[in-house]
Amino acid sequence: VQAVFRSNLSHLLDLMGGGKESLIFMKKRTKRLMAQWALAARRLAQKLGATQRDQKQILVHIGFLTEESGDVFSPRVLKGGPLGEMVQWADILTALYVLGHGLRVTVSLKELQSNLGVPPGRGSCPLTMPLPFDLIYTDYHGLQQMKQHMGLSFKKYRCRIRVIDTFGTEPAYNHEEYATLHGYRTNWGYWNLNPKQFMTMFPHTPDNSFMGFVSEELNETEKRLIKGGKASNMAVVYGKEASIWKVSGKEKFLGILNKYMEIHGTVYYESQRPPEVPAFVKNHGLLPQPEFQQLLRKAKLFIGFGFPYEGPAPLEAIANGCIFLQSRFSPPHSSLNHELRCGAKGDRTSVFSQHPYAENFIGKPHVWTVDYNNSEEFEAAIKAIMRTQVDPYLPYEYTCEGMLERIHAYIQHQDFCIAPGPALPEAHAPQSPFVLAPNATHLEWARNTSLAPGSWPPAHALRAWLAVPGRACTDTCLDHGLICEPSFFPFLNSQDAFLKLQVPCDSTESEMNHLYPAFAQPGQECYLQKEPLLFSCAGSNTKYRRLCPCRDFRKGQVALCQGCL
Ligand code: U2F
Repeated sequence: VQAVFRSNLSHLLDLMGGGKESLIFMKKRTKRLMAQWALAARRLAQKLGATQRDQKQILVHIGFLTEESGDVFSPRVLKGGPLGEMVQWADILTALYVLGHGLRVTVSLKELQSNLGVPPGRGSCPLTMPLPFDLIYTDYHGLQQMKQHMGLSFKKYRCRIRVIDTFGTEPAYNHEEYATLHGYRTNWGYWNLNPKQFMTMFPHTPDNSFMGFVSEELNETEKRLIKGGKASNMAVVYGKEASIWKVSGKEKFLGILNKYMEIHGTVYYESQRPPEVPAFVKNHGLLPQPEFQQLLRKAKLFIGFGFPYEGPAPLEAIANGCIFLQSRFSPPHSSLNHELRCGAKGDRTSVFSQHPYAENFIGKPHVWTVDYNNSEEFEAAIKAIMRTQVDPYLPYEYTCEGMLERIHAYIQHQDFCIAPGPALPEAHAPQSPFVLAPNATHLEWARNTSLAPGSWPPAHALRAWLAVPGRACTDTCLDHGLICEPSFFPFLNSQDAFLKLQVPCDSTESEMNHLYPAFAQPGQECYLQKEPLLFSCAGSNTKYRRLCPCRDFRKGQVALCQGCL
């Protein structure tokens, strides 16, 4: 069956159920953005032309909202608790629905069981039964519930599951045996999934798939109005919960900011002003999302205190014409020295600022990353910001059209149920059909060879580079204006690849190590990857020169290469 774009969302709003504050928040959001989604669907339909799109049957099970997982989020929606997850789930549901897929939504174990066909009261079903869904989107709580209640089908159908994982999970943390052996600790379990089955909020971990969310897009008239209506001395603080304001050195840097700007906050409070919020701050209390956007439209500056990491608000601020100022972390925060998620250890090696995406993908003039402990640097930044004019800016990947385009591509092309083609032990690896580029710096797919059938992204996008010692593939690819593409690792995991790159291997070994394939200079030894699940863009060690699979990407849609749609 062909999928047909939908623009009337009233049935979706019914599917989203009701009652809980979290669901109310999500439905309001979807309703508010209805016109934007409809316009985006028209544009994408035009762009795709006659492209065939299969209609999939999709189950969305939002585990963290189930009572069985404790649902700690819903009661905090109106009290300054996290909203990022709800923003994202609302947008995922809307995108799937607008794309025209068959959709079921569950927010309780009972509903989950009945949709999976597990008889109620029966803990888990011992038999493998046919799964009526092509795809299941869920989170870690949901994954756990499915594992408990699907019996043998869980193993059989896990390749159809997509896990919404805000912060991302690097391969070294996903592979149970390897993580346990090497101390890659996580509180979220070791699932041994294909790392691309984890879908993140920002495109910071190329080992995972970038799911994202949307921010409201402004038309030219609105942009002009906003630019004209800015109060050049107004700053808004990022932090709706008082605990975020407990940050060391706050008196000093806020004191400096206060010399130049009027500082506003949207901190939740019950009856009294929270003691963490200084008296000179104009606190509006937690605002409903549209009113928060209005405040951002007037403000010049949106300032972060270091937490929460990688939330949606900075993107909204930049989209509404604010400059985002954040602190640089040195040393970087990692799961070893900080809690990277609310109340839990993260599964990523390290972050260098509160919002790496804003820093690395947007940057100046919209984003300034400075050392808050250095008063001169901080003050100089404030002065420079006051002189800087910026236009509202929203990367294409965060528009409704960008999100629809990306999810469309994933749904049509990502298939984790077929074993990856060329991931064979070294001895059996086929002659790899790539060649040294004319300038002898990297490998490219030979133009006259046939493409690896069914692989996505298409193999001709591959550009393989040998990293300098101590550099991760993520960075190596970025150094060359490319992005690391882990699906291409299997093509490189052979002696042939080293040979073509003219790497002098004295010997070659195959081991389990998330840095392989790599070349160790001291002993002139080449190492191949033994475990396909451990292919990883992230990770480095000065001992190794890693062999890195990169590809091009579209400006503003880093998840997709030029020929990827
Ligand atoms: C992140 O969650 P947060 O909810 O803390 O992320 P924020 O960036 O603060 O904002 C989420 C939304 O809250 C809205 C704003 C954002 O879309 O429009 N909002 C509002 O409605 N009223 C206000 O007064 C202020 C903001 C992250 F997204 C989560 O994944 C993490 O779990 C969490 C903790 O790390 O941080």
